[in-house]
Amino acid sequence: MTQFTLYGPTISTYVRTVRMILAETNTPYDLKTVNIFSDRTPEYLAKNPFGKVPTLEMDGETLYETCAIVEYLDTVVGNRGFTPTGALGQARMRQIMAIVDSYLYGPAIGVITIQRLIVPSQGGQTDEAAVAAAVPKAKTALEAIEAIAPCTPYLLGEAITLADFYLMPVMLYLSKTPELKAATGQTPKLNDWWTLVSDRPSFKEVVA
Ligand SMILES: N[C@@H](CCC(=O)N[C@@H](CS)C(=O)NCC(=O)O)C(=O)O
Repeated sequence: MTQFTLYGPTISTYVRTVRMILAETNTPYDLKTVNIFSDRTPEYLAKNPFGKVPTLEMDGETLYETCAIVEYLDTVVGNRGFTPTGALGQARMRQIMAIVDSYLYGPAIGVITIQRLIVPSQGGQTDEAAVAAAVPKAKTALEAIEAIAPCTPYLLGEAITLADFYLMPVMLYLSKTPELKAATGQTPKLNDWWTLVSDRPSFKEVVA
């Protein structure tokens, strides 16, 4: 049986995305933490030259970039159960994952979450101007997802997909900030979706 080792801290949104798939499929794995608040070790950089998390190891292979990891896991342990069957559904799934990567993660996590939650927890002061500038960017990304996701009740229909697993951890951090209200004021479908998925057992397990 394949032995999986996942590298990354439990607080990382992308690590949480991968761990949800492992939890949903009851796949055993070792979790090895990586300190993302200090320089990466040469050992970790040898696995992932960009120093980002997560990285997955299995059968002597190393895989990084969350989009590649989740599609691989969906195939080898998920029986493609987290990917829509139709061509357009598959394209929508990847489109939402790309929107999260390219347009939502930066403002929602890189700025709003860091400035509102991490900086004050380390004794620093929130950069209010940076937060104010990030809110419309996060709002645009969430409204773009709202426009293409039916949310019936999962983003792309009756079955949960990799797109849901991508967005959920980002929504959780955003929901802990006052900026959630402004960012999601025009996304009623996403708000109902969030109420549903935030209660999912695998999600609660990985964010505990
Ligand atoms: N493109 C990467 C992005 C991963 C990423 O940005 N991970 C964050 C944590 S959620 C990270 O490694 N942050 C530490 C850093 O940027 O130094 C992926 O898809 O895996």
